[in-house]
Amino acid sequence: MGIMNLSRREILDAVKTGKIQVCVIGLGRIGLPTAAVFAEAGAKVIGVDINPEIVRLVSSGRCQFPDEPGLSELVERMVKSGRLRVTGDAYSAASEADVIIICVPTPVDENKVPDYSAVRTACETIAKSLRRDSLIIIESTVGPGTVEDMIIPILELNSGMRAGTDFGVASCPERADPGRILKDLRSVPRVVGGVDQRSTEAASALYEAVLGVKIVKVSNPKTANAVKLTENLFRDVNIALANEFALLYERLGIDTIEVINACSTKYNFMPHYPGAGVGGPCLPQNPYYLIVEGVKVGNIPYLVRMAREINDRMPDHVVTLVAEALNEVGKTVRGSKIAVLGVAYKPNIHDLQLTPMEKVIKRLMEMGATITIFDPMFIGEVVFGIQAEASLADAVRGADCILIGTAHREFRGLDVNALHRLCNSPAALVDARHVVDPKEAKEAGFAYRGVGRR
Ligand code: SAJ
Repeated sequence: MGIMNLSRREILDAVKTGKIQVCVIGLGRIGLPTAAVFAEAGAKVIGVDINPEIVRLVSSGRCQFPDEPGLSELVERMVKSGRLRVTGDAYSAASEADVIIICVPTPVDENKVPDYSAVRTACETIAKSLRRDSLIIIESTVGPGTVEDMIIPILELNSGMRAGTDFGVASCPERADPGRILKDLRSVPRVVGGVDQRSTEAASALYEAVLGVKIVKVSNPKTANAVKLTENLFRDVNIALANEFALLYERLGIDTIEVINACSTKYNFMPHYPGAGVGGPCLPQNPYYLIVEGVKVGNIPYLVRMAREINDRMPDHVVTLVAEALNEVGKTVRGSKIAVLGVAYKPNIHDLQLTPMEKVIKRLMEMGATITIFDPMFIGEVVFGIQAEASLADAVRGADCILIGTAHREFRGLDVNALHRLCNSPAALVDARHVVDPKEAKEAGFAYRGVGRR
């Protein structure tokens, strides 16, 4: 058929009538929901993953993200209906596809250099069986210019065809928030930048047909990638600014949360909050995709780089607050039992990717503390080598210090008096995510510290 030869109207119809065959490479927290939503819209979808465990799991209609509302049920329905098939063989899957969507991870290595090996491998493989007039969409986050300078040459070399002329290429960076991926896929506008007008139009029509969201067309892939990075780096820098205020206001005896909440009454203030640091697959890594491109052209984004240093320093600050609070009750980190409430990188999801709490826990253990963990998303699981407790009370019983690391909804309205009765008095409470009221914690008898609090 060749999606590149279809009009917008014909693409809309072809999706609905199941005439479009879509191959999604990478069935992670973005790829699997994307595959399921494309199947739900009518496309015949082949999901590809390099991990045989994931292929087996999804082929049986199950899903590895129980914390994504609605996803398990949708995956089961799409697999059962035969509209979503799963394989480990990208070559054969691509040979049948009109559209290939790349959703593989692009982590940074220990030297903070982006690792695009998964994208390179995926592109080398699919190029070998690429059909003429098919469309390749890169959803993975890459630095601006990577599609034009690295990915397209790989596709042309391995296919013997020309991008734009013989097949379409577009970047459509994922913009869904872990913990509400399906909701965001069906509501957040998508930015599309094609290597040429035909690619932009084809990708736009496809996403409009499948997701029904507003499409923002931009000049080219590098612009689309720049949009994605600008959004996320804006967030990382603003979180760093909140953390910088927190470190200063603690010393000045000012409550940063009180300040930010008051600032939020100004129509053009965008509240960001201090905390234990910045985790997740996006924010801690995205800045380095841009920094690397900046280094290539001799223009280093200093503010972006400094923000990363500030955010990465917050776990150490949390450890300092724990030591201070314990010292206030005549105890030391060494020999104390510390109950960590919440390890996930952000509230209400089952995800430890680059969570700042890993660094906090490891540091406290190095200093001689005994750690217990309770996280409602990790009941009974082994987290950083520690068996998480089955209940909050089990974690807190006999603790010298409670450390709140994630603002899970279950921690809203914690009964600090009941917690204090469970602790080994005199006890400390450190709140790294402004969950409890400082005044209530102190009245309950805790030596209290909070990030950014007086
Ligand atoms: N964090 C703070 N203070 C804040 C906000 C977040 O310390 O004011 C911390 C969180 O605790 C977490 C980290 O930053 O450790 C990241 O938080 P996040 O809310 O940005 O969560 P992510 O990483 O899941 O971000 C995703 C991103 N989406 C994509 O990359 C597609 C991000 O761009 C979105 O803004 C975010 O979801 C969202 O909430 O929409």
